[in-house]
Formats: sequence, structure tokens, C-alpha cells
Amino acid sequence: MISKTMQDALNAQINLEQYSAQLYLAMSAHCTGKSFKGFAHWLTVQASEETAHAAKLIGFLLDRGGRLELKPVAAPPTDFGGVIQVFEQTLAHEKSITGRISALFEQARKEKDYASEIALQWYVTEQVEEEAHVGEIVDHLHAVGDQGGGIWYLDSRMGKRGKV
Ligand code: OFO
Repeated sequence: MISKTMQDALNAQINLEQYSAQLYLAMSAHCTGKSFKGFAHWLTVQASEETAHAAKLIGFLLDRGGRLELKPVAAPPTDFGGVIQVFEQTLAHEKSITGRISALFEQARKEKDYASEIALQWYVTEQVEEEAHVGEIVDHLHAVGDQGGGIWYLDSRMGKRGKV
């Protein structure tokens, strides 16, 4: 049986994963509004991944006999500036999530909750991949700038996510 502390921490993380999905959907809509359909597509796919991350944590919590306590999900902003800023904010958000996952992992370790520690390893690895991937996108965006043909080329590449 999972501890109350761990249960609360996992419920908080589930809420954050749901917020991440909301945030990326809002960013996607923002990019669509600027006719960047490829960036919008990438962010919509990312939002679905975040929903799947929440679902995976819910499954784990229930398997451990924990109680799911869903809370209201905070409303994301509606304006994110230019595409470069959108992805800089995405990177900053992912870094903050990495911090939360590390704190959860630390908690599991402190409690000698090996099952949670092992389940959370997946999220530790996932955050490494996500930060690296988004960091690469930010680098490419800085390289091409937000004017000219380069950004439209990047937009068409981002539109291929999940279709390759
Ligand atoms: Fe949930 O994967 Fe990053 O945030």
C-alpha cells in the first residue's frame, strides 16, 4: 500500500501532467493562430503525450491501492509571443517538470518505496529525452530566427511528428 505522502505527491503530479497537456494545447492554438500548422501539430501531439503520462501515473497509483484525487486544472495563458518564445517557454516548463519528478523520486527513495522509485524511473528518462528534444528545437529556432524561409521549413518538419 502506498503512503499518504506519496499518494498526495502522485496526485499533485497527475494534476501537473494534466496542466502540461492544457498548456501545450493552448500553445498549439496560439501557433495555429499564426498559421504555423507544423508547430501547432507538434504541440498537439505533445499534449496527447502529457495526457498519457497522467493516465500512466493514475494506473500506477490505483495498482498500489492509492486513492485518485483529481483537482481542477489551472488555466494556461492564451498568449505566448513568437514561435521562438513558445518553445523557450516549453523548455522552461519541461525543466520545471524535471525538478518535480526529481523531488518525487527523492521522496520515494526516502520512504524506501521501491515500487514508486522504479515507476518514476520511466519519467526521469522521459524528461531527459524531452528536454533534449525541445532544447534542439529552441537551438534550431534561434539559428533560423523568426523571419524568412527557415522558420517555414522548420514548421513543415515539425508537422511530420508522429507521421514518419
Ligand atoms: Fe510529462 O512529460 Fe514532460 O512534461
